[in-house]
Amino acid sequence: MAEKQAQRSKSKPSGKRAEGRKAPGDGDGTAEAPASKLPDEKTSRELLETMALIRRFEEEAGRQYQRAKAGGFLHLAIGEEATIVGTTSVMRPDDYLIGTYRTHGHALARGTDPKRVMAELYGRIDGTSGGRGGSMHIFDLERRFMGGYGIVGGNLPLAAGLALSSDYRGEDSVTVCMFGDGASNTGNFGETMNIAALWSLPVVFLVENNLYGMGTSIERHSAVTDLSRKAEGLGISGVRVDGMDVLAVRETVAEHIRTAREDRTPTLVEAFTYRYRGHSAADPEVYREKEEVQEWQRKDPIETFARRLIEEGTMSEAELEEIREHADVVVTEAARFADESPEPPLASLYDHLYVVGDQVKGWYTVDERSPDPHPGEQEREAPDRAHELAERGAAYAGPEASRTVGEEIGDAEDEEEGG
Ligand SMILES: Cc1ncc(C[n+]2csc(CCOP(=O)(O)OP(=O)(O)O)c2C)c(N)n1
Ligand SMILES: [Mg+2]
Repeated sequence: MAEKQAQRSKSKPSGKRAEGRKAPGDGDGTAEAPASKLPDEKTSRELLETMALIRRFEEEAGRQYQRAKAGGFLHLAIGEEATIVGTTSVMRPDDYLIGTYRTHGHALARGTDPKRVMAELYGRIDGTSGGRGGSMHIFDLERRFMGGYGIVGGNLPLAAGLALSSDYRGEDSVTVCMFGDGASNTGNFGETMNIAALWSLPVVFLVENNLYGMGTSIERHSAVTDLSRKAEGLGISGVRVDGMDVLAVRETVAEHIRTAREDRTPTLVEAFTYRYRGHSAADPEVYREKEEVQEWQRKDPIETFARRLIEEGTMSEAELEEIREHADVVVTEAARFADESPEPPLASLYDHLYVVGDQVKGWYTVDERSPDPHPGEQEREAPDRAHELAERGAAYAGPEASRTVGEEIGDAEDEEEGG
């Protein structure tokens, strides 16, 4: 530990605060940052392709949700693609990424098959979590995308645990933990920052500051609105970056990953970004003006980057069109695949769950629908009973109805209970 402490002071990321353009809500008037140099042609193209794929995927996910093909909750990150892709593009395959409930794009950017992500949204067997998690619980161990969490701030301590495991096993993998501005108000935020700094954990915290936690603007939910400074008192320094600029995010995060990997110094990056859609599919958006959304859309991260590639001769209009068409083909195929993937069999209802048996008495040992205390696996031996219960549930829910915006899953109040 002493050795690690000594390392900590060696080289922190340059004190320079990577200032983005002034964002609404950013009271300290950041200066326009000079444009970063384009990376090589292949990398530039990949950045654009991944952002275009995420955008198209999420548009389709929204559409399929309205058709009731995708169930549960759905949180889209349309508008936030540069923050996601800029970050993942500088991670190594053996680095860990952990996010929130707004992470379809994070999984895609890590290389998870879009078919499997879509199948998860549809609750189908080929989904990344076997159809049991849905939109908020995408997971891909192979690519070290460690989820998908519905509890705001719940992923922060887990990130510290992942980073600790790297240390413990003597690996130089780094954990990148992405979370929202709202999550910076949770107790988990402070506790995790403290332990990460104290134990010099190899982790980069990246706050996706989209200026709102559900319908509450940052000025109304956080006493400190410069989130890059919010963990300073706990031993974690931070910087701000323009989260709509894929290259700026890439450069900043690369530097912070290097610091975590080589110097074992955890840091915080605050990326200014914006979600064009509501908090979730059931959001009447009474808390912001249309003009504000339009203002951010004019700085669209994909459009801006594509224009630059064309202007600097890296790509032609025809190639840009090809990228869009390719994303369309991949996503259409993903939706078809998800639709054809089977539902998990009813008899597997209790797989991967456990019910505490005789060892611990309590209400939670009882499945209310078949009132004896029993381990869940026993349901498998009673398929008729399980079937009957499922039929009753389906009859109670009524026939499948097509959803329309605003009325699909109740109102915004219901949403409070979800992710
Ligand atoms: C511990 C906890 N409290 C409240 C909620 C309800 N909730 C879901 S999302 C959300 C807002 C979080 O905002 P932010 O962290 O900024 O992330 P964003 O949705 O903007 O990506 C809240 C309060 C929850 N899921 N978990
Ligand atoms: Mg937010």
